[in-house]
Amino acid sequence: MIKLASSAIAAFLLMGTTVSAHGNITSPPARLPGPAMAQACGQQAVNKVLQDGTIPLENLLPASESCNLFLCRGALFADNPTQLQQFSLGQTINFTAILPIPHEGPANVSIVNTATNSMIGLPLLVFDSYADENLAVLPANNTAFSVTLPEVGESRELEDACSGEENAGNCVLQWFWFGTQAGQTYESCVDFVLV
Ligand SMILES: *[C@@H]1O[C@H](CO)[C@@H](O)[C@H](O)[C@H]1NC(C)=O
Ligand SMILES: *[C@@H]1O[C@H](CO)[C@@H](O)[C@H](O)[C@H]1NC(C)=O
Ligand SMILES: *[C@@H]1O[C@H](CO)[C@@H](O)[C@H](O)[C@H]1NC(C)=O
Ligand SMILES: *[C@@H]1O[C@H](CO)[C@@H](O)[C@H](O)[C@H]1NC(C)=O
Ligand SMILES: [Cu+2]
Repeated sequence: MIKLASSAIAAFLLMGTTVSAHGNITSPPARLPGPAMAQACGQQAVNKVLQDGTIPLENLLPASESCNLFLCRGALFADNPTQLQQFSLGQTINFTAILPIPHEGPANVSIVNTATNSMIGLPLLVFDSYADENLAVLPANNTAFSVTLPEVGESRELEDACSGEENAGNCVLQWFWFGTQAGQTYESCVDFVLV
């Protein structure tokens, strides 16, 4: 018993030292893993995200029919109802990100309809080159940036899909980043409804 416990602790410590972090969104609050994700994607995938909240979705593969890792890295609204944000049309929303291990590549923030896993309109923010590890210092806008939602009357699709509490869970602001050389995809999703 004692031996088992100490080797488990040793394994945990070892894993702790070999964790390699990459990046995620720290504000507004983004979807975290939980029991619903464990049901859909398996407890192992959840454990990996709990161990390193910045890992790329490739580290959680393979996906399955019940688990779409390519949307919000598999995280579900059912595990995050208290994080729901209320935004208004035309509102500017500030984001903060952490990029402990940068990998150069494209990034964007877009509104995604989670029911269809499709973008609503064009991305609100696009970086052709993000998180370039060859730069001495990353541009400030890689970790602090903002997006502005379409104005009233600009997107019927957005208003139809995302308005009101009855649409909670249907719409996210998804931060998406692909490290080209690393071949790694990062996604954080902020649940919101329009009020
Ligand atoms: C971001 O990563 C940190 C460090 O692993 C973790 O504490 C946090 O929960 C993560 N947040 C999200 C939204 O993934
Ligand atoms: C968003 O960021 C801008 C620029 O840093 C700042 O002036 C503004 O006060 C911020 N808004 C909120 C709501 O924090
Ligand atoms: C923008 O993000 C979406 C996911 O939200 C992704 O499918 C798309 O490839 C990204 N576009 C670019 C240019 O990075
Ligand atoms: C981010 O900042 C860099 C350096 O100032 C600038 O070249 C780039 O256009 C900015 N990107 C976005 C999407 O704002
Ligand atoms: Cu990485």
